Amino acid sequence: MGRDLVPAKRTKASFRFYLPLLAAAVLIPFEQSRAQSTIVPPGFPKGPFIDQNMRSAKKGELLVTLSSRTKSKLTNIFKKKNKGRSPSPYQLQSLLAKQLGLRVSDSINAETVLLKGKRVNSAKVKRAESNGLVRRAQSNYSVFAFDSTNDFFYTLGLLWNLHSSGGFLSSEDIDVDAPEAWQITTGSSSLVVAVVDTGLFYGHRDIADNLWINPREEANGLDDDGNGYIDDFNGWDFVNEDNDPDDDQFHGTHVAGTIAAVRNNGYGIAGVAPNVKILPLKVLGSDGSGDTAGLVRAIDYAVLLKQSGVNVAVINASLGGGDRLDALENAIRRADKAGIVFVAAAGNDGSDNDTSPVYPAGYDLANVISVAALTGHGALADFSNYGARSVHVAAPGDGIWSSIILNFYLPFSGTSMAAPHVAGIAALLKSRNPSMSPSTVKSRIMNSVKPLSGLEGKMRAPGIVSAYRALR
Ligand SMILES: [Ca+2]
Ligand SMILES: [Ca+2]
Ligand SMILES: [Ca+2]
Ligand SMILES: [Ca+2]
Repeated sequence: MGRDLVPAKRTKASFRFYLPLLAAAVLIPFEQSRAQSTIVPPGFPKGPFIDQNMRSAKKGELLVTLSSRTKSKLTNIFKKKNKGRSPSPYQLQSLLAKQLGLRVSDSINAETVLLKGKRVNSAKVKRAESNGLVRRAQSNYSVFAFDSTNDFFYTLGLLWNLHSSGGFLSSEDIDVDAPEAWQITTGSSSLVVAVVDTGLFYGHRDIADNLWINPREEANGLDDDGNGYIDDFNGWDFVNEDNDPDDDQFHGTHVAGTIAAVRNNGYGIAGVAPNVKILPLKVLGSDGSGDTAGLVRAIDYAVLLKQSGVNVAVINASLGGGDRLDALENAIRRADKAGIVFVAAAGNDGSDNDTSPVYPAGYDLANVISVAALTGHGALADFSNYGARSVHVAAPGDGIWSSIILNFYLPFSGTSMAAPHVAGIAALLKSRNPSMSPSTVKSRIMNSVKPLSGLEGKMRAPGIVSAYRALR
């Protein structure tokens, strides 16, 4: 059992040989089967367009607030020309525009006016301020704030896990600070996150563009890239032994969506790392269960891919089951050596992992990050496992909207839903710094949580993970 498999020499025959030895445990996804809302039909409207570029000052536009001195000065000028009649705020603003050689584009209110003109520039802004003509003159910025995405559920405010301004679903800032992080990076399109799960419904319009495609495999019935798998274009199905890791459940597609759903396409949701690629490795079947043998092989598949030059940076394992197993521990250790972060769900028994360990989350390895689930109000979810020593961080995991089969979306709850947030953050970190070691990624994520006092004593870093703080 403790014997290492050698990925480079592995063949299917050898898998079958080891299979009975490894199949010691049944894996189950850590997802709560709670009451769920109705399926949202496809074809819902696109969200409103919001300018993406928060830093762009609109050319030729100036937002001006009049000083009281200017007001009285301009009022006097107006009165002289108009038989002592007092000007309206708009007439004052027009007069000001004339003085500046600009025209009124919009009267915002009595104090503030939007002026337009080809000659508006920053020098002009400064001059108008310094000569006291106006109290405040600023460029008119495209409004963006942190509402940086038009993904429909985001615009509805349902994706509190990404950004929460507070309300019924969630408290303010109980989120992973995704829009702030996206100012820094949305992830590298060459970076791959392996999702060991029920597979992936890769036709989903919020997923399709971020499906990993094997560049070294052709549809010819041959193993072109020599990894032991024939025609593995998009990953592998370790349950049915074929090259179609399709999701015949919902779980894997939901997890993948939280990691890397396409952002700003007007549809559905956005992943935490919406520009990285998903590699589906199916280890759980349609009943949502699988075995550790398949999981070991899937991890080895990802490691081999990494060694062959594909940038597999993270493995997300929203599953668990069975006892400590040398073969699995060694596979995850090989992933660490290959520079791959291994994110695992802490489990949904509401129990203490320190006393009743859960695997693979429980392997005490440098690259393993064990993730607990939080409610929208920053409490540990009642189902979530914890562990002062063996659980590392917490992430949103209660009522998380993400993609499922077809083009549908559903809110799921579970540590399965929490882990992919951390996988996404790890992917963003590795996008920015490809050589960052898994242990550094782990400590960056742990050291940058937003503290939550209710989590004290429940995990190593008692707080909610923040993509932005980790990147900063
Ligand atoms: Ca926030
Ligand atoms: Ca192959
Ligand atoms: Ca082939
Ligand atoms: Ca989307």
